[in-house]
Amino acid sequence: MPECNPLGNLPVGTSIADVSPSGRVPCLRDGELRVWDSLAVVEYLAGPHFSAVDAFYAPVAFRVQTYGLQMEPAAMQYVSRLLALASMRDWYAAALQEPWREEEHEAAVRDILLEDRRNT
Ligand SMILES: N[C@@H](CCC(=O)N[C@@H](CS)C(=O)NCC(=O)O)C(=O)O
Repeated sequence: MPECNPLGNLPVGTSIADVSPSGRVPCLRDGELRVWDSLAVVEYLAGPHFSAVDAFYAPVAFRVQTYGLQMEPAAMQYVSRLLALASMRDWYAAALQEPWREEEHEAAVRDILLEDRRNT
């Protein structure tokens, strides 16, 4: 399972260059492997049932779900297909377990958030 490590969680004194061969982010680490360009990361994560394009639209599908957006039928079918994928459901469940918080953002949404589905 690839590891997600926001820069704020790195030990004090760690630079991006210590974790990413390019010295930039994103950098995906899967065991000893480092994939350090966003397009390469997407291609690495893509598979027969989940294309690189799907990877780019995956966060959009979650926003359509979260905000109850309506689009034309073909677009809604695509969103439904993405949201029904086991990998997407797993990702959503993992996001609800996410303990990381960015206090500035938390403060900005505190009064407008209708429902907080997070478990932690
Ligand atoms: N072509 C790279 C560009 C990566 C890139 O420029 N990342 C920026 C953040 S968006 C970065 O790491 N900047 C830190 C720096 O240059 O020190 C990709 O698409 O992954």
